[in-house]
Amino acid sequence: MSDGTPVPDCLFCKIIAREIPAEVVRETETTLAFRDIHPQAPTHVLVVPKAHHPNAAALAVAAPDQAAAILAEAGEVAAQEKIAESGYRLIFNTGAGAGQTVFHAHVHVLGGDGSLHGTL
Ligand code: DGP
Repeated sequence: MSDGTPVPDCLFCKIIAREIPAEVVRETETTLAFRDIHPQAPTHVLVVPKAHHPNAAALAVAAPDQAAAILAEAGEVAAQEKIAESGYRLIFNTGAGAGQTVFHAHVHVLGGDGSLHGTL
């Protein structure tokens, strides 16, 4: 089980430590929300736990309170970005085969575009 310890070569641990700049939109004691560098929608924000866990499923096992916290923060981001009413998508890429490229748990908050309706 992951223990939440920061990982020196983890990109998101470096953003959390402010070693790499990011456009932060919200911060709590345990979470950070910042804009994705390659936005896939008019609003595209990543919400991460400050503790390092490799993906959202591992986070939920090791620290369920923080898994709940990133979901609650995703909702706060949606409200702050004014996409809550029109609707938004939450995406957890889990594993390289599903497109996960940064192995620090995160949820994508995507919205602001009616064309976001998908097949799922
Ligand atoms: P995923 O593919 O689910 O692992 O998403 C990782 C996201 O991280 C991807 O959409 C692009 C984003 N990203 C990669 N490098 C950086 C960076 O240096 N800064 C920011 N803000 N986002 C990044």
